[in-house]
Amino acid sequence: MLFSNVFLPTALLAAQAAAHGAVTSYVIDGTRYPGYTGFSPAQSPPTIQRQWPDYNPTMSVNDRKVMCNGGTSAALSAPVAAGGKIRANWSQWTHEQGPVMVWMYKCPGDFSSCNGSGKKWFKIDQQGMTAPPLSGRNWGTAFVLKNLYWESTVPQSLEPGNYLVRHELIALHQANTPQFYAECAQIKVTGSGSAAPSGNYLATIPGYAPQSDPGITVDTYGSKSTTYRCPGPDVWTG
Ligand SMILES: *[C@@H]1O[C@H](CO)[C@@H](O)[C@H](O)[C@H]1NC(C)=O
Ligand SMILES: *[C@@H]1O[C@H](CO)[C@@H](O)[C@H](O)[C@H]1NC(C)=O
Ligand SMILES: [Cu+2]
Repeated sequence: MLFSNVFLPTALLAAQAAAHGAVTSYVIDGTRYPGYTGFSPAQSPPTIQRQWPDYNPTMSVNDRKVMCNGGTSAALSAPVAAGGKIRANWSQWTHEQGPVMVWMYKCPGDFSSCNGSGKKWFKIDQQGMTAPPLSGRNWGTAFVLKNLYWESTVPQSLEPGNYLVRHELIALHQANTPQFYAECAQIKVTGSGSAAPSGNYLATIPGYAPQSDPGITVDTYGSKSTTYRCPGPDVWTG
């Protein structure tokens, strides 16, 4: 839920923070990696996850915070073989209308200088609505609410290198008021792949779609639509 912050007592603000969520750990090629579990700067040990300041949603696809929930750096990275699995884990999640989208970005060099700029982001996985109605529970985020994880496969043919992986949930429970929740981790893809996405598979973040895109600005209770298309490019499978 998003409320206006004006007039709300502190206890309610705390409840509001508790009602959202963020990726708090990962399982990558079978190894568990902690993420941030408190708000940064937290007393967390070094992680593979780019630190994020709070559970609050980003309200615009054009806000730079939408990239990695404001996170810009992390001390560690995790190896993953092309074709391997990445599981993101949320310690809490409360919304069940909206898509899950998993993106990657190839860093031009070191993680420390990798800022996510340019039209280089691509999707490796997504799930929007699998069956109507829009107001129902047949959504990627409903799976996350129930299971508190999302697992994706790194495309088998993807060329090795330093990548960011970005897990994005869009909460669509408020009419025409989308909420974006995205966190990033640093992964080192290994293997002998030589493929890279190009053209229509690539997007910039922020701004991977217009805010007015029907996959972003939608009234999931009022709309009579029986279909939903995830915003942004198609998934690249290699
Ligand atoms: C996610 O992480 C939390 C906190 O570390 C843990 O309690 C929970 O079991 C994990 N859930 C999954 C689905 O791995
Ligand atoms: C991001 O990194 C690229 C390449 O390292 C650099 O050219 C660019 O100026 C940086 N952009 C920002 C906004 O920091
Ligand atoms: Cu929320």
